[in-house]
Amino acid sequence: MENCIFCKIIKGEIPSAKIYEDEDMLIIKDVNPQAKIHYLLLPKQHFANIVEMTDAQAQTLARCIKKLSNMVDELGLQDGFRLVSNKGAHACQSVEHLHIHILGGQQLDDRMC
Ligand code: DGP
Repeated sequence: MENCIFCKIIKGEIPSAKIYEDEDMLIIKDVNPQAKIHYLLLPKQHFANIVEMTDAQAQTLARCIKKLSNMVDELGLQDGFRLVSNKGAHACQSVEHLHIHILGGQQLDDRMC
């Protein structure tokens, strides 16, 4: 989608620290980490949040999370992690392209606790 910063990252128009990519998703490092490990899982298809997602998009998202569960060791998350998705400005969503925060390691900030 035009003017969506995460769509631009997915298309390679804006650089990012890419951790993993396949046909469904991109995993990148968050520019403003809130934990020792802070990645963002970005579904490639644009939708704003889980409320706007279609059934097909929900199936893709579930597939992405299942793939993530198979990459725990290579992502350095073997000691545990949290998945967070903010919906709406009151929940601190600042980018209107659904994304899952992947938080692992020692917390740097208790904002999301
Ligand atoms: P949220 O507040 O839930 O919408 O989280 C948006 C996150 O996206 C926030 O933690 C910072 C991150 N972010 C914003 N712009 C960029 C960017 O250009 N590159 C990367 N890697 N992360 C970004």
